[in-house]
Amino acid sequence: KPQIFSGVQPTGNLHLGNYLGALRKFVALQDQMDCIYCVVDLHSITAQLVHDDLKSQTRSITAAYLASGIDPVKHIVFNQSAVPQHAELAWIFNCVARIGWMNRMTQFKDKAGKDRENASLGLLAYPSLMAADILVYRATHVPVGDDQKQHLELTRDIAMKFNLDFAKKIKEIGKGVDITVGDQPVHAFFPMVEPLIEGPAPRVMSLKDGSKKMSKSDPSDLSRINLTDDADTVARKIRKAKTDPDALPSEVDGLKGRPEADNLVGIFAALSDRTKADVLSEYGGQQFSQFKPALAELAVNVLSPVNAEMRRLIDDPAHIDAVLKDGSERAGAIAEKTMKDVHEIVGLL
Ligand code: AQP
Repeated sequence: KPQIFSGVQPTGNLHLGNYLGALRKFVALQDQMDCIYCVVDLHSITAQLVHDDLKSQTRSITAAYLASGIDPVKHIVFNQSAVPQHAELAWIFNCVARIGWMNRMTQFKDKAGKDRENASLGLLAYPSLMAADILVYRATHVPVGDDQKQHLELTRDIAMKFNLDFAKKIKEIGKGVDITVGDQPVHAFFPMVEPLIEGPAPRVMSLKDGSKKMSKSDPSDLSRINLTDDADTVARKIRKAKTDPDALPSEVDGLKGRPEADNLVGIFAALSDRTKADVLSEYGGQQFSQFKPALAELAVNVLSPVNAEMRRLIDDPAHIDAVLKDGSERAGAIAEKTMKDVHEIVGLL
């Protein structure tokens, strides 16, 4: 059975991009696979070390997981720092990965900005920790938004180099499987992870600029729909979303060169589990003045129950802490087994 791993950082309010790119996919995968969903608190200190209240942010992301419909009994929900094997495997991966690989990451370039010499070492090594998060469970599939594609390619590079560097030892201890990567046969301890990115809204864009991704750190609150926004705010933000003056096209091809229209149609499709073509077969030819109220109604219908349940859960931190404790014990048991093998493979006494 394929094993799923994914995570969300406890940095600020979750938005519709996180919901469609991550949470909604997490929920959909629960029936088919074993899932491990993590609140990646160690990642959140790479860009900004000091947070006002990291503990309550961690609880709030956990509440969003549960409110979206993730089942923490059938699956595993926990916070990264509670399972120290993530950081331990990340150290080993720091020694596998090359500095040049990290320097090429677009997220590092974006977040470090011009003053790269002054960025934290943790920000540079972020993808190494992300690879460890996934591979410490030897997970095979990772549901993420499109922005994480490059990091997942790097995870594959790290797994491949580890498998090749330690091929002899992996064979010796009998813990690998024979796979083929491209044309190359590899005796792999770590699997080659597959990203699960597809869907009508793999990259939800800002409501104010169709060329920028919807993001927690955008200074304009009107650029995103937060999961904590009430119904009136959601409707107002959709009403004020940037659009062009033309009517909606009847075919998906007609969305080319119209990033704002494409974004809103993609959001509609993802929220209603339809394709963009299907949405356009209903709304093609209509003006945004007709489409936006329909989108607002849909968004409120989908997000309001999540919002209400999140609020209820946030008022019960003891319950959230118990979920995280149980999840970290179960995750820790799996991670410990992997690290026992990794110690053997690397030759740590
Ligand atoms: N706009 C988006 N569209 C689709 N998916 C998205 N994700 C984020 N933004 C979009 C997906 O959400 C998951 C969790 O993201 P994260 O918390 O690890 O951090 P992030 O990607 O850095 O989120 P932000 O909002 O963009 O934060 P800032 O502003 O700090 O950069 C991931 O699966 C991500 O792909």
